[in-house]
Formats: sequence, C-alpha cells, structure tokens
Amino acid sequence: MKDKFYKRILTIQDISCVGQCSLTVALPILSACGLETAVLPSAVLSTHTAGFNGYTFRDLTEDIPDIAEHWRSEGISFDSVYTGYLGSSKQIEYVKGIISSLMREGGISIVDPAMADNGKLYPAFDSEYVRNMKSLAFSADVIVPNITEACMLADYEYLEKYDEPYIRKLLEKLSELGASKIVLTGVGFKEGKTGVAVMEDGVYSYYEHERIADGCHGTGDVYASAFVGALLSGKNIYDSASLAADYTVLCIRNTSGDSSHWYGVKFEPELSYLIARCRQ
Ligand code: PXL
Repeated sequence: MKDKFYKRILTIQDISCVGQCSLTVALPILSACGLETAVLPSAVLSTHTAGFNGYTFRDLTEDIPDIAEHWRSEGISFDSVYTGYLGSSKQIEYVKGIISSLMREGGISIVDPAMADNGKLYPAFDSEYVRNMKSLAFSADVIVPNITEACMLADYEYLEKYDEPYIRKLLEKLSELGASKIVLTGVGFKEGKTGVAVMEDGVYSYYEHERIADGCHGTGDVYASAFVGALLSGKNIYDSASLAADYTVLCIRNTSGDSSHWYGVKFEPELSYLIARCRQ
C-alpha cells in the first residue's frame, strides 16, 4: 500500500565536507524523518565559510542542467524541493526551473534563503545574489529565514534590539511581497528566551523557547531541515516549527560548552528524539 507520508524530497544545497552544515545535516535529518531524500549539491567546499580560512570551493552550477535533464528523461519527480545555501546567482535561476518542472503538482517548495546572519551577508555573496534570492523566496510555498535574511529580502532595516511590532511589520512586508508562509527563526523578546515567529496566510503565531547563551554555527541548517522533515511527515506549519525548535535546543545544549566544537552542532545524538516526535 502507498504510504501517503513516504515522500520523495529533493534538497539543493552545498556539500561542506567538514563543518556540519547544509547537505551533511539535511540528508541525515530528512532521512530520520522518514523521507526518501535526493540531493543536488550546489557546490563542494572543503569546509563551510564561517570561521575556517582558505577553504576550497568547487562551483557545480554548470552540472545542474544535465542532472535535471537526466531526471526529466527518466520521469523522476519530487513531492517537495527544499533549498539551502546555493553556490551562485545563476544557480538560483536553474533551481527555479527545477521546481517548476520536476516538482509534482501540489508539491511543497521550501526555501531557506541561507545567505546572511547577525546583520551581515556571508562572505561568498553580494547584492546581486540577494536580488536573485528574492525572486526564489517570493515564489516558494514556505520560507525559513533568520531575521537578517528576512530584512534583506524585505529591504527592511535590521535592528539588533527589536520588539513584537517590529517583527510583525517585517512579516507583513514579506507577505506583501509574496511570501504566504514564513517561519522566522531566532526571534527573542525576553532575556534568556528566543523563538520562532510564524506567519501563515496573514495569521501570526509565536513559539518561545530557551535561549542557550553560546549559540553555535549551523543551527539554521539543523532547524530548517528538522522543520522540513516534520512538515513533510504530515505536521502543520506551527507544529513543525515548534518541533524543530525543541530539537534544535537539544542539539545546542549537547554542543554548548565544548569550545573545540565551534564550527557546528552535535545534532546526531538527538536524532532518536526527532524520529520519535515525527512519528507522534
Ligand atoms: O550554514 C549555512 C552555510 C552553508 N554552507 C556554507 C556556509 C554556510 C554558512 O556560513 O558557509 C558553505
């Protein structure tokens, strides 16, 4: 019998060989959520770009059309496409083509516009990339930005200290620009707390949780992958957003205090928690 929750998802992001981010995080997390996961690597880097020096970078943009053409000729399609860190502006165009031609009708596209944090673009990107990311993000079914990325997508002032009206206005701006479902991460209104603000077809909700002081690199990818996994295993947007937050907190708690592990999140020991929550 066909299991309606056994879905085939395509995730498009880079392989950072070392660094616990992008595909090395998405693939195990999506598999743990019970999904058949296909990958399209956007680039291969020796490490991620946030803190390592002298990393290698092999852009795979030119391989994408042939890969997509092969899938088309084999009649392969996907129930969902989830994108993360992409390698170039041109790649964003190819990704839009893949979503429109290889995702089945009624499928869900989820875009994590992974390009910035703490008010700054990641080193590999420029304003042209941001412009292209806007067109991908505003055509997706769901976006999962952090506050920095949301401000760049909405051309909205980035503030380190903010209140709820500021966050609501940011979400409204994104909705006006075409984002109908938004899961905004890293939103905290109280000392020691952070959370996720969700805007779904104009309806705002918020899930608050503990903030662990020394946050680590790669939490955005762990969060987005767990969110996508929960969503495709049949949960609604808010429940997926809160489940992913609970899982990410466990992973950060596991990692915090180990200064030698600054580059990523120890997410693997908590996969059993994620599996159990997705099955509930
Ligand atoms: O976690 C986002 C990410 C993914 N991939 C690469 C990165 C980063 C963040 O810095 O550098 C290559």
